Amino acid sequence: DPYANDPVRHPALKVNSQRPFNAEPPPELLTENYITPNPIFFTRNHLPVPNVDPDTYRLHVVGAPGGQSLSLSLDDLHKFPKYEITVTLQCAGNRRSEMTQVKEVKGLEWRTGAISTAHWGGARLCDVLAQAGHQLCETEAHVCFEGLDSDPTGTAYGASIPLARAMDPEAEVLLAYEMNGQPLPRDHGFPVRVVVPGVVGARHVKWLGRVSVQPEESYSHWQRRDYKGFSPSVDWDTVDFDSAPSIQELPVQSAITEPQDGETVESGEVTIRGYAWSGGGRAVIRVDVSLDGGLTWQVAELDGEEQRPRKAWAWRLWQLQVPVPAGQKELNIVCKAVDDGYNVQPDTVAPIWNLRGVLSNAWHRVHVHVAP
Ligand code: MTE
Ligand code: MO
Repeated sequence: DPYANDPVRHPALKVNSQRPFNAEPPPELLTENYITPNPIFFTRNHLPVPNVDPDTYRLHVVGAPGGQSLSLSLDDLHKFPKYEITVTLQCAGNRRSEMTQVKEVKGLEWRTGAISTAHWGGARLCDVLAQAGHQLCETEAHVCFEGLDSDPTGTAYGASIPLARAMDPEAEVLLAYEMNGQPLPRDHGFPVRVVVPGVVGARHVKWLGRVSVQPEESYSHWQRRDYKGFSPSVDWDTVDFDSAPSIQELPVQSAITEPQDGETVESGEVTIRGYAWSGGGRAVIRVDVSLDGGLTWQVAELDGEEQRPRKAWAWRLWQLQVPVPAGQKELNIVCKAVDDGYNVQPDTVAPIWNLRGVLSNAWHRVHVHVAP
């Protein structure tokens, strides 16, 4: 059993699949803390968790022509200047289960928890690439990452990002060896993973083994044959994966974590909580909440840390305390966020439905009963 060596997981996680392990924290725990505690950070593995010996670990960085290839130990990586940033990581499949309700899709049934936030520490990718002789002259090039996890044929997990993002110090791409002040947990990429702020989870390659710069995107299945969006009209007979770009930055997102769908709330006053985030460093500027299915709206209070312009890598948590009118039997709670490009979430799922169930960011709707 290739999974026999997988780590022990926190019992509070809602498991979507055991082998490979995929799990999300329950909504009420997800927004209890601005920084998600490591044991309940959502986990998305495609393969068994590799057992990496930190003493013999080496990160291979293929050098530029005229430069030098690097074989970096963990100690070597620690010698680069250390950077620390708070970054929210979201899977492209977050909230896929709502797409399934429209029409069947292929993928794990993530609810609202395939998203979490951590304070990451590590070396900057641009510093490591510079040491290997790479420069930003090859403007159309891509930085390819390979994990140390592999399938029975020996194929490793892989993904890529444009070299322009990798070399941009303002993009703050990290080779992270710390998560919330601890060495990375095994499920999250021990000993080194990529953290690409503002970019879909699939590019944050865990158990990083190899970095190379190529004229084209990674040839990995997960770069070329997955993690792409399509029209609702495209099905598995007609899909042409080469026709769509790989997902990099993600669209604006928000969800309600309290109360939960089907719950009964006390009359008098209700507190509504949730998260909001946008890709590409775009800040969340507002979250609107409705109790009547979207007829009337109130503006929620944004908690969590202030976001830096163009570098809003982490989510905002939000809340709204509202009176529940007497005699009200039920509430149709809805939330929607706005980012600093004034991008908004679509109101319904059907027009953004796609066969892989990615990019699910319609208004989040929760129906609750009010106690008599
Ligand atoms: N890296 C490797 N090596 N193997 C993987 O299966 N999954 C990717 C990404 N990096 C994956 C990987 C996907 S799709 C996501 S959403 C994130 O890791 C999840 O990171 P997490 O498990 O730390 O939450
Ligand atoms: Mo993902």
